[in-house]
Amino acid sequence: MLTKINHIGIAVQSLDAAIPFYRDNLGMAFAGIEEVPEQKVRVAMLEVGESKIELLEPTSSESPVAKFIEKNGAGIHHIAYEVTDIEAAIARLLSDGVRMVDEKPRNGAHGTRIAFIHPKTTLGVLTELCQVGH
Ligand code: CMX
Repeated sequence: MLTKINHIGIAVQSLDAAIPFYRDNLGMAFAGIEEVPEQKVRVAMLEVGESKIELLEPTSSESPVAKFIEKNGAGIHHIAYEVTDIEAAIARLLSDGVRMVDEKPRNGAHGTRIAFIHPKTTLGVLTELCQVGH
């Protein structure tokens, strides 16, 4: 069902403050910033080899990322796994009794469709399914 890790999401208070560390100190390739209004976040993608880090800045105090930072501070927020057929993956998890945050895909950054599995089902790790393209 899963093909690879697509990215690791890291919650930050400010993209402007966080990007220089990843881009300049760690030397990762900066792949741009995008706002995802549906998730109330601005995201910056940084690449290292085949792997990606997604920095997440909340755009509203109602954002799930704002709530996460308020409770935990900045840090690792989620792991996103790539799937080729997100509807089929959601259907399979639901039929196995897995608790989904999203029972239908939402729009993610960079033209992806995403769905979250609830962290209560995944031993405390917020887990994202991510389909590249439509
Ligand atoms: N990782 C692990 N646990 C998390 C978590 C995270 N990122 N976010 C919340 N939780 C836990 C909380 O600690 C809390 O646990 P306790 O009950 O033990 O205290 C529980 O989940 C409920 O958290 P909450 O703060 O009360 O928040 P909500 O129930 O309102 O929402 C969740 C939790 C997971 C449903 C919500 O954060 C969500 O919908 N997340 C998915 C969407 C998202 O995060 N979008 C931003 C990224 C978008 C992108 O990548 O493009």
